[in-house]
Parts: sequence; C-alpha cells; structure tokens
Amino acid sequence: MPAVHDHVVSRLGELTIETPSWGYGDSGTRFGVFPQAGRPRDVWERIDDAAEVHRLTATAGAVALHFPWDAVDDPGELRAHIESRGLRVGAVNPNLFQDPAYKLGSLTHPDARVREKATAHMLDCVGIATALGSTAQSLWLADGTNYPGQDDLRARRRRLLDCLAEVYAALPAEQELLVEYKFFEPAFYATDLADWGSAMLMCTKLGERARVLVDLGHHAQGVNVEQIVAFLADEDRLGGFHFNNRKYADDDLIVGSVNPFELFLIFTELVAAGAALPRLTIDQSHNVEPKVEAMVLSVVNLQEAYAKALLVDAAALRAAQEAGDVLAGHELLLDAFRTDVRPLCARARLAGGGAEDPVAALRGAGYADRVAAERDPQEITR
Ligand code: RM4
Ligand code: MN
Ligand code: MN
Repeated sequence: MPAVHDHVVSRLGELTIETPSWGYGDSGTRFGVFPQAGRPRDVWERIDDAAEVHRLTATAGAVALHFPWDAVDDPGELRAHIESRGLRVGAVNPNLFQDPAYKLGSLTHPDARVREKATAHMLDCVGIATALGSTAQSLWLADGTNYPGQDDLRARRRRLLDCLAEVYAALPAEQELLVEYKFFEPAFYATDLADWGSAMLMCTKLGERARVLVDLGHHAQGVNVEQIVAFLADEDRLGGFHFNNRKYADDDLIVGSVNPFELFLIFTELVAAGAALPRLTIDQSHNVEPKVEAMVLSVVNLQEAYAKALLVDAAALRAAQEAGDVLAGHELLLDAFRTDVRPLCARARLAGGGAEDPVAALRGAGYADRVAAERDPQEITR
C-alpha cells in the first residue's frame, strides 16, 4: 500500500466501536437458546470479553451497558473494573421491554402508574450513567399495539412525549438521549416509534441533545438506509448506530456479513458528512456462532467498511455528479469498495497495539478454551 494512504491509517486509528455487554452473554431465538461453553456468568466477565475484543482489534475501547441486566451494587466498582481493562463505558441502555407491567406498553401505557414506573427506571439510568461516566442514554422503545383500536395512537404518542420530556429535563449536560426506532416486533400492528420520521419528530420536540439512533436491522426490506443516514446527518440529528446485518427482519447477524456494500455506503455517507463520527455501537445476537470471535469479526468488518469509505475520491465524485455522468460516480464508489483494504486495516491495528489478524490471533491465543475452563469446567458443548 502506498504511503499516500497514511491518512486512512491515522483515521482508522481514531475509530472507536462500542461493543454491547449483552452481545457476550447467552442469547437465542424464541425457539431456543444454545448455551456456549465459556459464556460470561456476569457483567464482570462480559467486560473481560469486551477487553479481549479491544486487545485484538485496538478499536473497541468502549462497552455499552444494559440495565438492569448489568446492574451491580456499586457502579463505582464496575467503572473501575471497566477502566482497569482499558475500556470506558459507552451508552447506557434502559430496559423497558421485559417487566410484566409493560405488557401494554411502558412510556405509552394507558395506566399512568406504569408510565411512572418506566420513567423512574429511565431516571435511575441517568443516575447510573452519571456514576459510570457515560455520555448517553440509548432508548429502544418496544411499545406498540397488536390490533387496530387496541389503543389511541395519538394519545400514546403524547404520553410518550410527556415521559421523555421529563427524562430529557433530568439529563446532565454531558449526556444525550439517543432514540432508536424499529418498524415492528414485539408489537405487530403499530409500533410507537416505528421509523426515523417518528423518532426524529420526537427528538425535535425534546431538544438538541436528543438524536436518532439507526439500528441497521430495524427497517423493512429494501429501505435505503444510507439515505436515511444522509438525511439525519444533514439535519445534525444522527446520534449513532446499532450495527448488525439482516437478511429478513431484525436478524442481528454479524455486521457486513450479508450486505457489505450497504455498510460501505453508510460509511461513505458518514465520511461525506465531514463531521466527527457519531456513536458506533454493535447490537448483535450471536446465537450459534462463537461470541467473542463474532464480535472480533464484526469490528474488523467495520474497520474495512470505514477504510473503503475513506478511499472514495470525493473530488472526482463531486465532479462526476456535477457533470451529470450517471455511471462515473457509481464506478468511483465501486473502485473504493473493491479495494483490498485488509493490509491498511492491519497496519492501523498494529499501530494501535492490536493484532495484524485478530481472528487468527484470537484462535491462536486459546482464549475461548481458557475461559471455558475457568468459567464452566463442567461444560462440554461448544
Ligand atoms: C432490540 C433493539 C435494542 C436492543 C434489544 C436487546 O431489538 O435492537 O437496541 O437493546 O433488541
Ligand atoms: Mn438495537
Ligand atoms: Mn434490534
């Protein structure tokens, strides 16, 4: 690779991916869970796994947490553990989708007492984030209805706005509120925050520190996600991402595995925005694939997509677009996308103290076997 790509290596060195604590633990589909040997038993071990991903990739220096899944008695102790592993706390994710009280909704529930409970949980999470040194609340609202007429769509929206306004007012200056949307599931008729438009409108009403979070798996088939990214960035309302990949629905597969071109186009829009990158978080569910290896591969795929986007010849692209040359611009994107950036990414990782080939290094280090022996010596399933 020519030295001319030094700028790409240095930009890659600044890339930070947040890995999700919930992506290390057991997960499954609604049909079953296949426990993996060596799966972390608690948040402390989830952090250890996140630290291993960062050690190998030099790019995963933050870990997003989910509450109450990651609740501990002393947040200060958790913060110290995270920092002792060379990590920092990423976004704090409240959980408004598992408590039995939320059967008909949380912040949109028809009963004010349930809304108060959900709001109180979010306010708790603001306190936890403050103690942990986190700078974001990241909300996925699972609320919705299953049948037409089940509830009043406009009333639900106003209830949601009232509750979120209370949370927003309690946010310390260094914290932002990320609002994630998802078009369906668990509700199947109407989801209260189903798309980027409803999330964006909510953010606009709340204030400038409320921004939209784009989860790549939360759109209907065929939706042009990179265009959504471009529009949100243009409005300065792009708060961040939940990276994953999908074939059919919210599949939570390894980012860049099914549709690497879409991922490249998303990074191309981020680079074109010319601003600092938004929060970049992985949100995946590794049900059959080895969890730490899946996370390492995900980070590598993100590095490669970003590197390719940095190789797009922006001046030539603009000239082609201004000349109305339909295919020249497209071919410029293909040039960048088809470039083998693996050596560049390896250089960036080595410069950051990571591994040249993180997946091979992980396998070679025997990490999976070691944690399997330490964490559950009885287990034989892998
Ligand atoms: C949802 C959504 C959220 C994540 C949960 C576990 O589908 O993507 O971001 O917190 O799953
Ligand atoms: Mn998500
Ligand atoms: Mn999801």
